[in-house]
Amino acid sequence: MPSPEQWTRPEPGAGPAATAAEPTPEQVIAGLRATTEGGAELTQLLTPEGERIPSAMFDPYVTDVDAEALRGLYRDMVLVRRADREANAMQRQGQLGIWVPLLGQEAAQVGSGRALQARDMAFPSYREHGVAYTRGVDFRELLGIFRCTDHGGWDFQRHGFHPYTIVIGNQVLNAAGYAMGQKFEGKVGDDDNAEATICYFGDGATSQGDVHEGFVWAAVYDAPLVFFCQNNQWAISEPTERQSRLPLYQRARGYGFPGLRVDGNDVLGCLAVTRWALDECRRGNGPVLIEAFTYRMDAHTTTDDPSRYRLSDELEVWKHKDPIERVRVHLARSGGADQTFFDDVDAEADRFAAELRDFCFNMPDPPPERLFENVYSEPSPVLDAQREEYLSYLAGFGAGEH
Ligand SMILES: Cc1ncc(C[n+]2csc(CCOP(=O)(O)OP(=O)(O)O)c2C)c(N)n1
Ligand SMILES: [Mg+2]
Repeated sequence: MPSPEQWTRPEPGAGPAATAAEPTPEQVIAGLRATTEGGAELTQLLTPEGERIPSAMFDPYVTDVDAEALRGLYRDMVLVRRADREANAMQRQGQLGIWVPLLGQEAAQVGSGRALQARDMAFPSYREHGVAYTRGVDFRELLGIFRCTDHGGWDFQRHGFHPYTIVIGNQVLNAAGYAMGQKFEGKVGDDDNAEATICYFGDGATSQGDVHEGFVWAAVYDAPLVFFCQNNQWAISEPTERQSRLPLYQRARGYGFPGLRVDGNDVLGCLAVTRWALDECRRGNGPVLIEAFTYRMDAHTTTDDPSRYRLSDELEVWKHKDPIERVRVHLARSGGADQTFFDDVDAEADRFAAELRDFCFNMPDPPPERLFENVYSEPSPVLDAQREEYLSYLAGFGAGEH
């Protein structure tokens, strides 16, 4: 059976390369399979059964992850999941305009987020609540965005975490420019202060021109940029296999930088692979593409109904690969945590959710003029005029009627 590897990279002497215009039916099928299954080249340090798999290449990047550190990663994922579920419920109760669930992607986000250092910069799309958490962004700030009372006003430089981007793929260009700046300013090299950038986007975004352009710019400038693609198998209702004939990580080769696929439900694997990739970038060997192979276990957003386009047995299969459960099993079996620890984390998650709930229900509506704040750094007469016009329009309704 020809593999997609043969399809794109024929062995010397193996005859003419099959081109995209003339693959055999077997090659097309092999290519499609490779986009939907993990594939042989999946890096995995912790199996769904909680078994630790040694890796000569990536173990050196997680030597510090002892039982205590693993308990920390477990706690991160439980808190993030609990907050996500609470926000989802609050949308259903009319407290949020919309919510974008991350259920199932906790390991990809916590593992990669915890790999970053304070001076690194992250560019998210709109689902990266777990990364936001690892960067110290208060979850309450995220709720403001989805309640439509806030534009996402955290100090992105202090947190090393840019504002959310809804326009698919656009943040890849921003990240490429930022990473080129790091390169131009001499922040890449062997010294301990070297920096890198990480950019998050989905499988669907890889079909977007901005992502292609970002790949090209980062490659030709050797920018210290980790492209972190969370392949959650779906772009709303469009499955990955309808968007690519190749596993996504293999696209990196066409741009001239390394690409690899990690089990996105394996927090240890995501941590190790992202640390490795950031290290490569800091030393001037960037960019790198990481495809985190995961699954969106909930709807695209609270406005979406996935039962319209996918079979529920798919979800059942992925439930067995749950990112949190495998760490729990590993900790329990290896003696790294006892029941008291798990109970304590659950209780902490409940308290965290209750706080979020309390905050959200009591969140004051911002004054209407808030809309005009933080648009430009300098005063703008045009904006001032718009503000005056809008406020006098509202005043025309009389007190309490708007
Ligand atoms: C430029 C652009 N086109 C279309 C959309 C509508 N849209 C919102 S999310 C989405 C799918 C994105 O899928 P993916 O990149 O896989 O990310 P995921 O939502 O799965 O995390 C689309 C097409 C958009 N926001 N921006
Ligand atoms: Mg997707």
